[in-house]
Amino acid sequence: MSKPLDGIKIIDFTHVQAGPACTQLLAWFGADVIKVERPGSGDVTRNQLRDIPDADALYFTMLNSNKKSLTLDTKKPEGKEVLEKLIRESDVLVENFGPGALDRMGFSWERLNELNPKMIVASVKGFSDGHHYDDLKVYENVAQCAGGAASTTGFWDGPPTISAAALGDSNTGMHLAIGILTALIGRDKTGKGQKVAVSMQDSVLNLCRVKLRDQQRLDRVGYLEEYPQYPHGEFSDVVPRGGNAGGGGQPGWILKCKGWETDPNAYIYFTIQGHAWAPICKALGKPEWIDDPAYKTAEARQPHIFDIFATIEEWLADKTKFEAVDILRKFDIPCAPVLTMKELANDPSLRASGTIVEVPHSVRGSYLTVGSPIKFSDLKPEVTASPLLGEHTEEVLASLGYSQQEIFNLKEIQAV
Ligand code: CAO
Repeated sequence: MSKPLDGIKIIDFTHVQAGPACTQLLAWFGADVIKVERPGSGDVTRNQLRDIPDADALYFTMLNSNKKSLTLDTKKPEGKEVLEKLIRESDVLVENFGPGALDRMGFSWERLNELNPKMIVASVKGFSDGHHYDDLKVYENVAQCAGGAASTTGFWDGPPTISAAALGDSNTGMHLAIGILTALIGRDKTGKGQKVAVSMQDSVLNLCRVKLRDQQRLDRVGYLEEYPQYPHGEFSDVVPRGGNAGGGGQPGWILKCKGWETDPNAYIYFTIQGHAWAPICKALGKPEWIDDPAYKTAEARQPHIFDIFATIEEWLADKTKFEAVDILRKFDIPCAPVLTMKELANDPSLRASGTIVEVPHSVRGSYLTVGSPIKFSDLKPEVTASPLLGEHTEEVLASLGYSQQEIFNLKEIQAV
C-alpha cells in the first residue's frame, strides 16, 4: 500500500530523542529516512541504559524504527563528499546537534541551500536563534525548566518538578514534524526549500500556554480560583504549583482507591464538571447534595472542595480503581484509573489499536514500543525494527552511484 510520504527522502542527522522522534514519525508515514551516524559509535543512545549486552538499547530502538543507518564520518573530506551527494538528492535534512555543530562541519544553512535550494533544513535547538541562551546545549529537564513547566508542576510545598512526559524532547520533535510537513506543502507552491527551526524552550512553553493564561489572570485579580490555594491559602505574584488540580474550569484531583496503602498506583483521577453535579451526587449515593445550597454551585463547593474529595475517597475505599471507573463511567463522569507502564504494556485495547506494538529485532529479539498515536482511515503505519549501526551503508552508497570498490575504500578510510 502506498503511503503519503513515499518518495520523500530525509537525511536524519539527529541523535538522542528530540530529533529521532520527529524523523521516526515521518518514517512511519512513508518517508525514506536515512540516519547518518558516526562510524564505530553511532547515536549515543545505542549504548545508553542497555538491558542486553551488545544489543542496541531500547532507548535507541524505540526512537529509530523504520529508518536506514548510514555510517559516515562527516568531518572527513570523503564523508563530506558523500553527504553533499545525498543533500543534492534529498528533500529534507533534520538535525539536532549542539549549537553551531553543523556550521563547524561546513554545512551552514547558506551552504545547504546552495547545494540544494529545494531542500528543507529542519533543526532542534534548546533555545531559539538570537535568544540570550542560544549557545546552550539542552536536554529534556533543562528545557522543562526553561519553558515554564517545572515552576508550575508539583506541589506548592515542594520544589519545582519535572514531568515524566518528554515535553522537551519528543514534544519538540512533534512540533518539528509539523514544521517540516508545512514546509513541504509550501515547497509544492513555491518550488523552494526553507529553514525550519524549533526550540525546546518554545515547544515546552507552547504546552504551558494555560499557565501564561493564569499569570495574566493572577496579575489582574490576584488569585486563581481553580487552584488549591483558593480561597484559604496565599498567592504570590507568580503562578503557583497546583498539585493535581484540574487546570480548566472543572476541579479534579487524584483520589485513593481500595489498596492504596500498599499499591502506589491505586488511584483514579476524578473530575467535577459543573453540569455533571447531579450525576456525581447520584453515583456517590449523595442525592441530598444536589440541591443543597452548600454544594449546588461550583462557587459554593470550592471553599470545601477537599472535604468533597474526602467524601468521594470514602466512597472509593472498597472499590479498586478499575471498579470505580466502571461505575463512574455510567454517570458520564470524566475519570480514569492511574495506569502503570506495566498495565499499559499489557492493555489489549492499546495492542489492538497499534499504539503498543511488538517489534521483532534481529539482535534483541522482540521489544515493545509505542506505535503511531495518529490514526488514519487510509494508512496503517507499520513499525519495523530500528537499523543496526551502518546496516544500510552499502545500499545507500550504491544508490548514490558508488562502485563496490569505492564503497570498500570509503569503509577503509572510515574504519575506527
Ligand atoms: N561524523 C563526524 N562527526 C559527527 C558526526 C558524524 N557522523 N555526527 C556528529 N558529529 C559531531 C558534530 O559535528 C559535533 O562535533 P563538534 O562539536 O566538534 O562540532 C559533535 O559530533 C556532536 O556534538 P553535539 O554538541 O551535538 O553533542 P553533545 O553530546 O555534546 O550534546 C546535546 C548533545 C543533545 C546536548 C546537543 O546535541 C544539543 O544541545 N542539541 C540540541 C538540543 C537537543 O536536541 N537536545 C535534545 C536531545 S534529546 O534529550
